[in-house]
This record gives sequence, C-alpha cells and structure tokens, in this order.
Amino acid sequence: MTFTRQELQSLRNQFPVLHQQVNGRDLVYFDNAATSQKPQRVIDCVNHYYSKYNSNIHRGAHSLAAKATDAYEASRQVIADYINAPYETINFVRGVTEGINLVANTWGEANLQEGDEILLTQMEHHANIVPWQMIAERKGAIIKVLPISIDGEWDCSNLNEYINSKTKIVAFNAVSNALGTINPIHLLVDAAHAVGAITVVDGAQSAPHQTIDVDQWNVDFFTFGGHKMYGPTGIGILYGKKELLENMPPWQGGGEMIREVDFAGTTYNDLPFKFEAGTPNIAGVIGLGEAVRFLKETDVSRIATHEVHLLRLAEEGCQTIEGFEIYGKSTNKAGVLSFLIDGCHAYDLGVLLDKMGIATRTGHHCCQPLMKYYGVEGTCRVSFAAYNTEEEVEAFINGLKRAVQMLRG
Ligand code: C6P
Repeated sequence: MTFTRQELQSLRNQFPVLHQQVNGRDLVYFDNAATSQKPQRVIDCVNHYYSKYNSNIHRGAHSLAAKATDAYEASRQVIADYINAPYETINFVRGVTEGINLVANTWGEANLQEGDEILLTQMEHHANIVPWQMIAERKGAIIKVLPISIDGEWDCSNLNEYINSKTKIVAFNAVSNALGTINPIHLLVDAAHAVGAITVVDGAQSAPHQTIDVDQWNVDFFTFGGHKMYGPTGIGILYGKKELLENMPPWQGGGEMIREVDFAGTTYNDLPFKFEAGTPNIAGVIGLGEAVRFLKETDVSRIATHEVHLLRLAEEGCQTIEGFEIYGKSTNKAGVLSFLIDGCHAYDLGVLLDKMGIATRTGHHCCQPLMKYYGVEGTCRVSFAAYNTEEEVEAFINGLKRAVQMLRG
C-alpha cells in the first residue's frame, strides 16, 4: 500500500530541507540514491548528543560518558534487530566503501591465494570493484565478471563458468544504484556457498528500500551506509557472520580494539569492538539509530511501494518524449530511473532541470564499467524517497519536456 495524501504530507513535514525554493522554484529533490534528506528527529538527535551529553564512549568514569555509551550501544541493538542479526556482528564503519575495504583487507588478506578467483558483476559500483582489484593484485588473485542482460539483470545462464572451485569471494550489490535492478541475491549466495566461497553484499541501495534479513538471506557479509537511509553521512554498518568475523584478523589497530597491549605483543578485543579502532563517529551512530527507528515506524515496504508507484508514473510520463531511452528495464526495480534522450547531453538536462528546482544526478554514477557495457558516458538519473510526491513527478516530466525543447531548439 502506498501512502495517503495526509500521510505523505506529514512525512514531508518532518524533512526541513524540502521546504525551500531553489532557483526560484519549489525544490524537487530526486537525487536520493546519492544521499537522502534527514528527518528533524535525526537532526535533533545528533544535536541533542552534542548539546547535552557529548563524551567519548567506553572510557570515561562519568555520567555523560555512560549516557553516550548507552545511546551508542542502543543504536547497535536497534540496527541489529532491524536486519535480523546478532548484536555482536554489527560493526560500525564509515560507509559501504569502508565496509568493503575492511573485508578485502582482512578476510581477503588472510584467505586469498595466488590463482584464487573473485567474482563481481558488470553492474557494480566502483566501491565494489576497486578494493577487490587492490587485494587481487597483492595476492595474485583473479577478478571475474558476471555479465548482465541488456535489460540490466544478471545473466546466470552460465553460472558454472563463473563460480567454480577456485572462486573464494562473490561480491555484488543487492540493488543497483545506476539501473535500479533489485537482484535475486539467493542465486549467487547459493552458487557461492555450493563451492565454499563467501558472499559480500553491497547493500548501499538496499537499506532504504528493502526489508533486510541477513539471517534468512544467508549472506556472509552485508554492508550499508547511513546517509542513503535518512541518517547521517560518515557512518555505516558492516555485518558479518560471527564465525567469519571471529576468525578474521583486525584491520586497523589502535584504542578500543584491544584487550591487552604490551610491547611484546597485543591481544584483541571481542566482537563487536575488534574492528572499531579509535574514537568512532559517536554522533553518527546515534543519528543512524534514530534513522532506523524512523524507517521502522514508517515501514520500509510501504516506502518501497510508494517509490515504485512514482517510478511507474515517471516512466509512463516520459515515454512520450521522442528518443527517451531507459537504462535498467528489469521488472523488479527500486525507485531509480536512469535515462538518456536522443540529441540531449545528460549533463545539459541536469543543469536545465536544476534551473527549475529539480535535483537529479548525471554522469557515470561511479559505475564506469556498466556505462562502457551500454556504450554510453553516463545517464541522467532520478531516484525517489519516501517523501516524494506525484506532483513532483509531474513537475519533473514537464520540466524534462521543456529542457528537451530548449536543447533541440
Ligand atoms: N552511490 C550514487 O549516487 P558510500 O560512498 O561509501 O556511502 O557508498 C558507495 C556506494 C556503494 N555501492 C552502491 C551501490 C552505491 O550506490 C554507493 C553510493 C552514490 O549512486 C554515490 S556514488
């Protein structure tokens, strides 16, 4: 069920940034796949921490430190419950990029050998390509790439060719940021596990749009960031199966991740502290906990239904534009519309839409190999969030038509 008009209005009222004009027009914020806006309760929560109980955690012998520690660890519990994971398997990181780098530099460092294979897919974000290339180069491992169909879906017709006894890691996104495809992750999870490989799932675009159940999905690692799910920037989660995390070496060394330090050697802390060296992003963690409470109360599955409703309206409305081409035509999509229009450069469309107060993203979306597959430099992308409306979609369609007219002369 999508939102009623009243529910949507009350949702929008929670997001202060939406209520402004940009370039003399009401802001239409359609760049949610890059980062979403933040509800007042998340802003207040961060503000409250800094103005009322700012302290370091797990260290001080005073009341403010105890309050900060309690709020920090309460967030970890809320997030663990949200993705159906044990508390100690939730590791705070800076974001998806750091989550993937952590796995590459720990599990990858400890387990990869020369000739081992890492399978990625054609639709990965650079954050799920470059860390693997770096560790592969150091260890002599080989990167393989699962192809996709022209509609932007995994091509699993020859899976045996890509996943075999040499495969050690299968890394992929659950939802594509550039195409919107919601991937059938069980296909790669099952195939990876059948040969003893681990799965590393990039959940950057999954967390704001899907009900996540890492236990049922049986993924080995799952990482997502706060800022695309109504939370702060600079904070994210790396979930890992407990036995994997326990057997991995730590990544960064420093305070908090140790049990005992001696110049003769150091022993490491238990999970979840083993991978959290140094003073963490305390305000970010507390803010992310509040964002997850917001998502739970709003109901992520209703948000997803609402976004797909807007997606279909946008797709339908744009079809009448001559030369309009969608990139990502899977029938199972999140609210992401990537497109090009004959004779109009994506960047020019983005600039003209901005002049009308409509925020979109143009370019390769940090997916250059995907753009090369389609033979394009980039696309124009609109991406929806809980607070977007049908009226905004209409404004976008009309704005796009005007922009095309201007560019075609
Ligand atoms: N995509 C987009 O506009 P970080 O930067 O670590 O928070 O997230 C990286 C990342 C990884 N995987 C996927 C699927 C992503 O979408 C992103 C971030 C933004 O599409 C910024 S490039």
